[in-house]
Amino acid sequence: MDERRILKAELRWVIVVAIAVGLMVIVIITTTLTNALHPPSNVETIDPATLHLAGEFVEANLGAQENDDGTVTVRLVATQFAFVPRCLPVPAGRQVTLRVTSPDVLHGFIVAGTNVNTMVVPGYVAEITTEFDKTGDHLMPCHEYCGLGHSNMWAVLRVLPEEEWNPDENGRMTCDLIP
Ligand SMILES: [Cu+2]
Repeated sequence: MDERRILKAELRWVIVVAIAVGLMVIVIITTTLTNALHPPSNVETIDPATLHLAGEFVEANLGAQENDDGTVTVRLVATQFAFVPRCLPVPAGRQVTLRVTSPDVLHGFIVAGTNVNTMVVPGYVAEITTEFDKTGDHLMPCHEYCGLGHSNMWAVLRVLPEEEWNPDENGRMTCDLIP
């Protein structure tokens, strides 16, 4: 008699847990499809000790670069305690790929008001491809504690209307070139 009651109670809780897990799966699938939410998946390694000497992340190569197909690639370095460069211009309504890496410790990369959000792990290149629709400035605070200067570590992503997007003859664009 008593055993039956216990079994029934267990069965009720099995159903409750199954419903809870089912709801979580539905939320994950819905946000994946509607908000393009997914775990970081770019496993691309880089030597943090030499990335400033040669290759993609040398200082002259940082910032926004328009590609031949009209898309834009933005390269930046997150370091103690700044993002280099500090102001990132991007055109509204175009595909933008952000590539970030760190030469020292773990940093965080987030563009306020958008779903751009990733960790920047030394030894890896974090990459996010997205499109920004609203023009204006978005604050980019470092959101992984990285040391004593962490609270001063931030940059700005400046989404420009098409007429203010004026890259130079090499396709490079900086905030100084904004008319
Ligand atoms: Cu930081």
